Amino acid sequence: NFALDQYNTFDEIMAFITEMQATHSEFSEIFTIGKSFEGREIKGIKISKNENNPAVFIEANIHAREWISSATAVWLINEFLTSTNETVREVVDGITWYIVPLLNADGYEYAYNYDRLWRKTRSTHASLLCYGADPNRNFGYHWMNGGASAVACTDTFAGKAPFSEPETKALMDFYATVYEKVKIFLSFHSATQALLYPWGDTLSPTQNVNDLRAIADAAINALTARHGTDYVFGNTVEVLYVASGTSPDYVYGVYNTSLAYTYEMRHANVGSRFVLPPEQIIPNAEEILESIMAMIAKAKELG
Ligand code: 0X9
Ligand code: ZN
Ligand code: ZN
Repeated sequence: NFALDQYNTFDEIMAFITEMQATHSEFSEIFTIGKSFEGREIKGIKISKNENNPAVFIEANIHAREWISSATAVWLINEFLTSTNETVREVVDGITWYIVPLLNADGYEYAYNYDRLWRKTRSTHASLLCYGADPNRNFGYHWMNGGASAVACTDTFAGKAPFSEPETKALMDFYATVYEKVKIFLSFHSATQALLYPWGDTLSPTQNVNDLRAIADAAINALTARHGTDYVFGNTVEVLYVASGTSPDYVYGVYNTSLAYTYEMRHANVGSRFVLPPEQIIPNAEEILESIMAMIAKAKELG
């Protein structure tokens, strides 16, 4: 049974967004981007009061074990559909939202039922011995350009080819149909409490690095103001490590979606950093919402 303050199964999450959409159908629709390797239908929701609005695209839980990312995406969907808060209503009136709350359906179910720290997809087309590829190394821009592995049994295996994984392919096929409207692309991960911007494979700055920094600064100030959570921000290589073939680099590099960020959400303080206690789902989601609203405000101000 579904609850916003718990970690739900893939089916429960898909059923929840379908049901929520049905009760708010005047400004939302469910879309299906395609099927996972094991055949699960990956759905998303579009929330839009005006087709001329600029859009924000959110992709969550591409890494199987990062459950807080989908829990937060689902909480945001519920908030956007139901909130009476003035500031939230403004971003719903003025922004078209595309939210894919749980991209790595198979990996998530595998983590949920068998191996809590599973990261990759669950495909079997690359190796007889080892399952899956790292979907966030599988996007077709500067693929295998560092911080990714050609060895199928490693956790950062980039896949046998760009977009070998049906999940990343489906996401970007859908993105190709909406990118013209998208001003901000957000990839939800955990767990280093960081807001990262491109590139993932080089320290050399993008042409809009000053905007990326100013917007990240505003976004993190608002995040920390909510519950005091410490975050850092910066270029992915500078803050974290080299990672190529990621989704933010793809949308930036191929579609010129120049405000492309990775949110690395809260980590647990005991045990694995990915196993965030459910008590923190709502506070995490609240600070992320504040952060995104500040991000939008700053992006608008900078034009
Ligand atoms: O390694 C990753 O894919 C991400 N970190 S995680 O611990 N969640 O696995 C970081 C990817 C950041 N990439 C870009 N923003 N380009
Ligand atoms: Zn590159
Ligand atoms: Zn991740």
